[in-house]
Amino acid sequence: MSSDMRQTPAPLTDDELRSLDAHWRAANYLSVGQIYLMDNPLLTEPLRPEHVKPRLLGHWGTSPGLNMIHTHLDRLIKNRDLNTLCVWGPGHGGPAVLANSWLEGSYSETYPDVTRDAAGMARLFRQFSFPGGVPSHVAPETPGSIHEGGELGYALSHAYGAALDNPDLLVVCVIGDGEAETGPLAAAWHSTAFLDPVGDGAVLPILHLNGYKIANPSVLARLPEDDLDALLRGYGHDPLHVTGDEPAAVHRALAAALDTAVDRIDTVRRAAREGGVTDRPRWPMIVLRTPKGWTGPAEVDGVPVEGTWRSHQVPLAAVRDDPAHLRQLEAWLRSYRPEELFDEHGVPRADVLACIPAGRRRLGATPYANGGLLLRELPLPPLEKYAVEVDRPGATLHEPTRVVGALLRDVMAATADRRDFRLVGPDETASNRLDAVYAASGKAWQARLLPVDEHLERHGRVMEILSEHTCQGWLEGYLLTGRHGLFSCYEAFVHIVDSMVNQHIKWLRTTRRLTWRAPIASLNYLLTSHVWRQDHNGFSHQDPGFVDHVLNKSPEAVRVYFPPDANTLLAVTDHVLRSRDYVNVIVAGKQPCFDWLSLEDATVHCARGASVWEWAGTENGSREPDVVLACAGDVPTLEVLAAAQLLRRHLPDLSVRVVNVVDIARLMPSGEHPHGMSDFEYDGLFTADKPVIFAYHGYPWLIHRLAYRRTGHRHMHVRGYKEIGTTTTPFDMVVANDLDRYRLVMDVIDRVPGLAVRASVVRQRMEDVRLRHHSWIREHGTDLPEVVDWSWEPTGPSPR
Ligand SMILES: Cc1ncc(C[n+]2csc(CCOP(=O)(O)OP(=O)(O)O)c2C)c(N)n1
Ligand SMILES: [Mg+2]
Repeated sequence: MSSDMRQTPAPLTDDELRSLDAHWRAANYLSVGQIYLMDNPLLTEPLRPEHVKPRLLGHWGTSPGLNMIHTHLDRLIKNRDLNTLCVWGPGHGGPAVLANSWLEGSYSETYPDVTRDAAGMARLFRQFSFPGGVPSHVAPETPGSIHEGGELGYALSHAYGAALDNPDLLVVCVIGDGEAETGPLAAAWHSTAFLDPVGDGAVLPILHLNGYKIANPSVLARLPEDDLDALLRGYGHDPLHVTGDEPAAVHRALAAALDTAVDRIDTVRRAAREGGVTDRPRWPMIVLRTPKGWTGPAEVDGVPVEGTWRSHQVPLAAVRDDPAHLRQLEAWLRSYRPEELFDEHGVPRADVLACIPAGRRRLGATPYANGGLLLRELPLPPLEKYAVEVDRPGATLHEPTRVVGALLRDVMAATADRRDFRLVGPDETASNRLDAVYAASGKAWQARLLPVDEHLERHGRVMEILSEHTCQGWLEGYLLTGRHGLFSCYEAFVHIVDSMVNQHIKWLRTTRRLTWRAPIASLNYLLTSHVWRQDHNGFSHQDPGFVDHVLNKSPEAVRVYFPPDANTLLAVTDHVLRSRDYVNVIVAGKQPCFDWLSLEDATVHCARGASVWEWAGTENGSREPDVVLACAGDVPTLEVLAAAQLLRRHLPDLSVRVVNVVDIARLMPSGEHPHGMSDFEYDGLFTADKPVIFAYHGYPWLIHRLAYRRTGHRHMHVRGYKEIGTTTTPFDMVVANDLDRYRLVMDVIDRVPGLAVRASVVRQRMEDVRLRHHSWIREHGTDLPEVVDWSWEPTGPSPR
């Protein structure tokens, strides 16, 4: 047993110790009960095989440690009346968190049929990992949770996200020693360089060194304690070490360590808030070393289990068939002395409940874990102020992200006092041309400042760390606790969080079905520096596949937008910032881009999601179009408009329709996605039998995938990114991928019946320009003059 304490908090009294231990034993009993029992919950009769579940599922190994921590958090919160949220990294320890929620009563308040008595205990046990029951992890269904812990790695970034701008909140974060080996968790330690002791809450990490993962020792548990201590100090912590396997001693040491930690947090806060100290604080944390599977079977079938990796899941696996295992399980359950913990009706005794705080202070009842309850409407200014003037399409150029940057700046400014909006990104806010926001808020930074630094600020709400995982985790934690935000990222590198966004979408899908969970603000991505304009970086930075990934996920929670110009980006951004319970992905360029639509037209177009741009086509209304040129994305839109102009010039009799798609899910059948079009609508827009040449921002297969069931699908020809990338001119990128205007014209000639012969000279000319392009760029290092100087020649009715 070792513990490092500068101030010595009052030791536990014997009564407190007894009652804390009773609570811990009760939670352990309830955890084992959930894993094994479907009947005889209080062991009022000898345990028989039919009392045991036929399929034994769940994770015991981590549970006694989590129960120990929960018990002591209860004491701490109650004694000090703390506002606390706990993130349980080893979320596979669902039985422990459920047991504690049931003990504190928050479970029965959320699920009234699971009462805090014998009948409710029987339900609690039976439903766990049982068909029609509850998941084995700390899932969205679990009261008090913002973190599933199923996919390990995100606990600490979630905890920091929750703490940001919640100055009175203590976020405790339990980290498994296995989870601590993951990249995302390792990066999240750096959050101490960003957490503001004045405007933010505190995070108290508890690194739970139970020594093992599923089948291996953990790296950190086998480090000499001095090395581990030095590592954690390097991350900005002042670790308190609690080590032991004798319950009473651990109770005493953990209670003291938690008291000390909170005292030190108070000291840090007072220094910063009252004393004006701006030095980066050293935050306390706890390293808790207790055995994995503590208090479980010491040995099973002659091999050690308690204190080893073998306790990770279900230590006694053959209870229904092997009488020895059954006896061992009964002895294990009775070792907690349930008759001392629960009365004859199964109600926990007063001693067991003595440590539990009241009302919303309980970990399972904190509103911070049901963030929608705390959510306020974001004060979004009217868009007119930011809109670019568009008298006619294509007459001016703007950088769309720079235009939206001004909007974000004013959202930042409007939330300066309420502090419920953050912008996160991996070092790219300025590169993505959103730097206008710095006028309203600098970048959060607590580490050393040098004269060369710009826009760094102790209380900043722009968050920049070169860890997409940490950005994502911070934002998720922030949103799940009832705030708003936006993640701006290079399009190619957002793939780094593919797996994290999966988990968040799963979370949203599940919470949408839980009536007690209030909707939260959507997770919004602004993906820019996209595939077509990687002028500095080339192939490594070219990947438009994130949208393919998210469109595999629950359609009810996923939205993807391709605004083609500045005003549509404004309209889409406004829309997503107002939305709830979605993951919204916006893909938009930062390079100068033609302004096609006025704000009014952009707003209408975005509401439609996809529409005919009458002013761009040559339909005269008296006959059906001969071909549809469709586009999604800013660069494809430019190429389609340039192709439409070429067709107008070279094939004036051709009836061309131009369709722009902003909301890509509009292509899906209405039965598959809430934004999907009916077949009537789709056939009207794209025709059932005319060639559709679709120029798409990303991988062409996505469009086929979304539209494959449409009547006219076999007439659809999609151009997009074919994984051909390099550092070259912007136009060469589209030529290399066959998305350029000349190729699109050739596609039209190839597919519209009768044109192949009639327009073979035009086709030849198009091919000639492509060849000329090839040699021109190699000689001049820049695009052809007719491409660089291209402009839209107005025709027909202007929009509106
Ligand atoms: C990213 C990820 N990889 C692998 C797993 C599979 N897995 C589940 S639990 C576990 C071991 C976790 O060990 P630790 O974090 O030490 O938790 P504890 O010992 O408290 O159970 C692993 C590898 C996972 N859940 N997530
Ligand atoms: Mg472990």
